Amino acid sequence: MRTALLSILLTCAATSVRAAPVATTAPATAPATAAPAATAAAADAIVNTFEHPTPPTELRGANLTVASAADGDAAEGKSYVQLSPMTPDANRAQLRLALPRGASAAANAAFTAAVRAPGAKEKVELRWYALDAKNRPLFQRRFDLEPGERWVRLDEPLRAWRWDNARVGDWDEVTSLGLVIATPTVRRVDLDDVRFTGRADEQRNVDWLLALAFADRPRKVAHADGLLVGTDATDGFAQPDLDRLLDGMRRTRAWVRATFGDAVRPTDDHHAPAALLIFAAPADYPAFYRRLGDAWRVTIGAPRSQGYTVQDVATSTFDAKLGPDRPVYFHEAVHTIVARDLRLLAGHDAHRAMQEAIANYLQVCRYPQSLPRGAYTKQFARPIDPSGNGFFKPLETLFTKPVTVREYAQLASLAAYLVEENPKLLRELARGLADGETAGDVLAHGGTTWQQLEDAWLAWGRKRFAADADANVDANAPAFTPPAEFQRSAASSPLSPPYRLRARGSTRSCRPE
Ligand SMILES: [Ca+2]
Repeated sequence: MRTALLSILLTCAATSVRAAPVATTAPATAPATAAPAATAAAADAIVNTFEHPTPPTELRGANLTVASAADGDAAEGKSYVQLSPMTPDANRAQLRLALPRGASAAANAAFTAAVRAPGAKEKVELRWYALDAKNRPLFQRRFDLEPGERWVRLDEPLRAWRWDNARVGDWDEVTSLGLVIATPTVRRVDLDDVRFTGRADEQRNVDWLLALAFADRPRKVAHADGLLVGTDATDGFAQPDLDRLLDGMRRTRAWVRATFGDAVRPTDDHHAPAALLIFAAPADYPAFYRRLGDAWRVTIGAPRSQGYTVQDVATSTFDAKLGPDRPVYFHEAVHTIVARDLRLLAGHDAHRAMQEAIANYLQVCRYPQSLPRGAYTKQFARPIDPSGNGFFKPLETLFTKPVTVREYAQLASLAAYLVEENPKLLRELARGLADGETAGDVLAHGGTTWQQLEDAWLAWGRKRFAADADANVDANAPAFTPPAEFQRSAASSPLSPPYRLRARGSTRSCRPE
């Protein structure tokens, strides 16, 4: 469905740019500053009230006709538009509605529109997409419209719009909206008064997320600088424990921004923090994702590991035996920073290798016992089995097959190699993957082959670790030299005993969190 939307809307845009040179001189949709109630409207970003003709570059249907109506029955003003699907098929009738030039949703809290489905017999499912300048969906929101002649006012908080499955964007990059009629055989949908309303408020979004996570149970929270740590395990965490977790997120962000150059494209118009939530009761952990899925109107798979990150919301549970300073908390929080700053999704297969490379590398830097050095000494001494059955896999397969925990140690070492020896390629990979390229594309652009990268990484690893045996280096010594942001850090408490990246000889006993 998403692909269909992309192709159709993209086609529309390309056509309209060529076919409608009058766009720049045609009367534009009323800008926010021209709205009558200046004070109230100052915070609104008006997309379209349909009171004036909209140039076809800014209002374009695919498989539906758009007719302006002024029959005395508008939801706002005198006019609205009637959308009539030209096909009975679901998801084919689509509308693309541009934001007026210079308008932005970034400062607003919610999306509103007046809609109705006259003559419909059943509810009509509408899917709204927030599209960037290249017509790529960044956010989406599903809405069920009851049939009837009366206008219904949609009022959808932007925090409840879910991200695209394969791309991370920001609200200030949204330049148009897509409306897809997802129900088959709909005769007509009417639309009026589309706008973004209310002032964005991070604290309100924090309160919403914490209430969704912990209901009215007592909770402890650390919230600063667009970062949030919250837990209802109030006996397990002292405030300094939460502050330390927040500090780990802050250090991660500082390192990401210092390391990734032009691949750093912070999404700072979400008005919601990157969040780490830690549940006291194991049952509340999957239950939270059911509630979050309800709020987003999607189904979210239940977490199957000790840590889980969806978009920029990381979660885990508290275990009194393991205490408040666990690698899994840090690891999952890294995923949220990488999602928001590098635009890589922990849940998207094409992004996972880079997400896990970064998260596991930083985890080993901050919690060296997660992966003792001796594991690398042993594995780098071995040749790589081209069939992929060895501990280290051919590098290409790490980026072309679904990543499992068995690859975490190798990915961490690849990140370490790139950080130390080829930061340019590290940045290019992060940016290219975020923009939808494959890792193979990125290597090809730079004139590198997988074999060359693998050879260089192997040579680095052998030089780095092979001499350990001769030099009597402790097999439990740290594998990597931590970046400056993680030296002298607060990660001084002992490691939780069951925690190991899969690494040492008896790998079956190693359970990553
Ligand atoms: Ca109107």
